[in-house]
Amino acid sequence: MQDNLTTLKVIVVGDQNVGKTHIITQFCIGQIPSNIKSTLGVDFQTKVIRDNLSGESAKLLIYDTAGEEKFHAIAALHYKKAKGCVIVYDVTNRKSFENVERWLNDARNLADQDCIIMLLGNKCDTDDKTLLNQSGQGRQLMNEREVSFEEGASFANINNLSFFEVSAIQKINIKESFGMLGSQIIQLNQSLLLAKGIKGGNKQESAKKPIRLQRSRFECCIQDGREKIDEDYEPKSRCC
Ligand SMILES: Nc1nc2c(ncn2[C@@H]2O[C@H](COP(=O)(O)OP(=O)(O)O)[C@@H](O)[C@H]2O)c(=O)[nH]1
Ligand SMILES: [Mg+2]
Repeated sequence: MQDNLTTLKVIVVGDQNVGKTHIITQFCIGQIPSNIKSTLGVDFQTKVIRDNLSGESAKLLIYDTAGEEKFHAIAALHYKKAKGCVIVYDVTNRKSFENVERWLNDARNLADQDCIIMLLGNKCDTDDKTLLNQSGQGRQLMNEREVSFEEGASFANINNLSFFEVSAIQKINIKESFGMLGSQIIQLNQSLLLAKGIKGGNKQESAKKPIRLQRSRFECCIQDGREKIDEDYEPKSRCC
């Protein structure tokens, strides 16, 4: 099904134990990883997303790390051809937030210039889903929070990154964040193809157009031909 889809590589980096594997697995298959997967690590998982604005679908190949992040020595090859880079820290671990700067430097130095970088603060667990998109007050973490929402947002703002607090375990903002990143990548990819004259249109005209990213709603997901229905997910970002 949909074999001719564009594939877009997204890498997920950040300190060990911030929840990268949990986030990827939650987004791609709608559940947290089994023990075996979590321990061994996997190369990548896939997810088809659709950008509602352009109507384009694409397959995201989301690359995990297999423990090498422990030594902060992710090979440059990992970043090669990545269209998106997700930097994750743990809101209950200040050190992991302090290290975001190093991960960002790596991404900026090693990834292609058109790679879109997003920052996620994971483990923002709560027992009140009505408070999720508010400023962070009233959240109840399983561990004590060491990084405030404002600190994460301010770092992201200064460095011009999209930012979400998420909880992989409680499925908070996982689809929203990756959906938005996916839409941004699809739109940028289209603009670049147009600029190169590959995707129809007048080459000279399109080459003059500035590349402009737009936020949009997105739809997901067809995971390797399996259709999933997520009942607790609200319909503005419909899951197919
Ligand atoms: N409380 C909480 N724990 C989480 C969450 N996501 C992951 N974890 C825990 O964090 C630990 C590390 O997760 P893992 O995905 O292996 O992290 P990685 O090393 O970055 O890939 C595991 O014990 C998970 O159960 C979350 O959203 N909330
Ligand atoms: Mg892992």
